[in-house]
Amino acid sequence: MISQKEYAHRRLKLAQSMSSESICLIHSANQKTRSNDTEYPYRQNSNFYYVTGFKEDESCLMIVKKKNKFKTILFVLKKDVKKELWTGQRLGEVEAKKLFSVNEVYTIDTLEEKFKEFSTRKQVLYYDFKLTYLKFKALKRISKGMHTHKNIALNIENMRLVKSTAEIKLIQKAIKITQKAHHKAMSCTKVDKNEYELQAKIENIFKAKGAYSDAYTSIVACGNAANTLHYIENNKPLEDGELILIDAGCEYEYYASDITRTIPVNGKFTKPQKELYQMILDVQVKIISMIAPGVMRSALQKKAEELLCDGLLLLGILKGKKKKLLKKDAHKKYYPHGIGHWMGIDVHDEAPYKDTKGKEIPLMKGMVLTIEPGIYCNTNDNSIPKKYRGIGIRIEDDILVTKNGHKNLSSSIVKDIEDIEKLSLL
Ligand SMILES: [Mn+2]
Repeated sequence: MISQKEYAHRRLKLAQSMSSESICLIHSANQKTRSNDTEYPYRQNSNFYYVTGFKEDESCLMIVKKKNKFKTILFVLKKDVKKELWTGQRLGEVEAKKLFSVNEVYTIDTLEEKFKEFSTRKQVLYYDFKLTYLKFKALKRISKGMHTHKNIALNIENMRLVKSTAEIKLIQKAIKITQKAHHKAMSCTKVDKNEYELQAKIENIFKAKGAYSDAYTSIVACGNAANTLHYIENNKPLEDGELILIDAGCEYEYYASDITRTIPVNGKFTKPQKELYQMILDVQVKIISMIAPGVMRSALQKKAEELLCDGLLLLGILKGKKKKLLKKDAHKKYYPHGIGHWMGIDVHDEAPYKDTKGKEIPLMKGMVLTIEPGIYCNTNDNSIPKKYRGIGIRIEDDILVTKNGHKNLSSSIVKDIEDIEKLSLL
C-alpha cells in the first residue's frame, strides 16, 4: 500500500513544481456509460489517484500556492444515505478529513464557491487539459481573467517516471498474480477449447487472487489471430498444433502488470515454431541484459531491430543484405511495434519519453519498462517460407531499472521452451 505520508510528499513535490502564485485543480474521472443506464466499472483517473489515493468519483484536489506556502484541499461527494442505498457507501467529508492528510476537506458542491474564495487574478491556473468536465466549464468562466492556464498533467506525469519502493512492491504483487494466471494457461488442457475459455481461466485467477481488474483487455490469440496485434475477439477454437499468444496482466491496487507468453495449444512446440520462438527469446534476453541507468530506450529499440533482422535473415524470412534491409525498414513488416513502454499506474504509463527540450530521457534507477519483441508471419504472406506462415510470437517481461543494472520483475514466469513444455505435462 502507498502510505498517506507518501501521498503528502507527492503533493509537496507537485506544489514545488508550480509557479509561486498559483492555484491547481485536479479532477477525478467521470463515470462512463456503457449503454443506456449501465456503466463501466469505475476507474479513478491515474493522475488524480497518484496525488491523492482517493478512489471515489465526483471529487477534486485543489492546491493553492502563495510564495513558498501552499495548502491542499480535497472535495468529496456529500454523504447521502438515500443515494448510497443504490450506489454504495461514500466516505463523506468528515471521514475523508480523518483518513487523508490534506489541509481541508469540503463537499464537491462547494467547489465553485471555494474556487472563487481562493483564486485571484494574479494566479497561474493549473488543471488537467484532458479532463473537460461540465462542472469545470463553470470554473473556466470564472477563471477567464486569470492570465495563464497550464497543464498540471505534465508535472504529475514527470513525477510518475521513477517509481518508489512502495509502488514497485505493488507492481510485483500484480506480476505475482499474473504469473499464476499464465502458468495456469500453460498447464491446463486446451485442445478444442475456445480462446474465451482460456481467457476466463486467466481472468478468474486475477480476481480470485485479489486483483480487482485486468490492466488492459486480454489478448488470447490462437494461430494466425496472433498476427493481428490488437486482437481481442478471443472467440476462436484452440487448434491442435497451433500456438496461442497470450498478452494478459492484472491490475493490483491501481498498479499494472503487462506480460505476454506464446505457448503451444497441445503443449509441444513444432520444429518451425521452436526455431522462430528461440530466435525471439534470444533477442529478448539480450535486450533485457542491456538495461541499466544511462542507457537510452532508443538504443534498445535499434539493437532489437538489428538482432531481429539477423534472425529473420537466418530463418530465410528476409533475404538480402542486412544493412540495406534495415535501411528500408524491411524488418518492420514482421516486427512493426516498439520494444517496450513505461509501466506503472497505467499499463502504458503516462510518463514522458522526452524532456521539455525534446531530448530523450535516459533510463534511471526506479523506472519500470516492458521489453516485448515479437515476430508476426501472416498466413497469407507468400514471401515467407511456408512452415512459418500463420505463426505470431511475442514475449514480454516487466523490467525494473536498478542502481547497477536491472531486475526482471517477471523472471519467474517461465518462457524457455523446455520449461513451458514441462509445465503443460502437469
Ligand atoms: Mn506491453
